[in-house]
Amino acid sequence: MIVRKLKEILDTSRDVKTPTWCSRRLLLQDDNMGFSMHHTVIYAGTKTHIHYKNHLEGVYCVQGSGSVELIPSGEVFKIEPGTLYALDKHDEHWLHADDTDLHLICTFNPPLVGDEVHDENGVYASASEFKKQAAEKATVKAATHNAAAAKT
Ligand code: 9YT
Repeated sequence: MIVRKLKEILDTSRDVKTPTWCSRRLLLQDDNMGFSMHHTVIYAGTKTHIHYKNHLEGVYCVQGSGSVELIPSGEVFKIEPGTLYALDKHDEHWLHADDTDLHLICTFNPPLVGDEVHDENGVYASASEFKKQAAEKATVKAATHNAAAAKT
């Protein structure tokens, strides 16, 4: 059994921060649940472009209020505590937070792997692509480190 407390993951690699939201990743792929689960806070007064082409997401609002605006139809759904929305068709949208922070419990299928953030199109990379990108970043970091060490 896994027991994990929010306070244990704050300011760790499971606490992913962007200009418009932070996502506390309570369950990730390596927890082997088949889905990931996050406590996400969308900052007051912001809007975020989202298009999960590689994932399905279920979102349950527990605090604050906001709206989902579908692209391209412009259809708007009000989000408040007790509202669930599920992006069962990989629906592209804007997520708006009203004038207080919006607290959401989010589940992803397939699960997120780590510290994914949206690309320029609002997409999270697939798990295999994300792992490939992480390996490439690690190689560049090691090469930079080795080059710096060689100079000293
Ligand atoms: C609702 C939503 O998708 N917000 C963006 C962050 C995402 N939920 C996450 O990574 O936790």
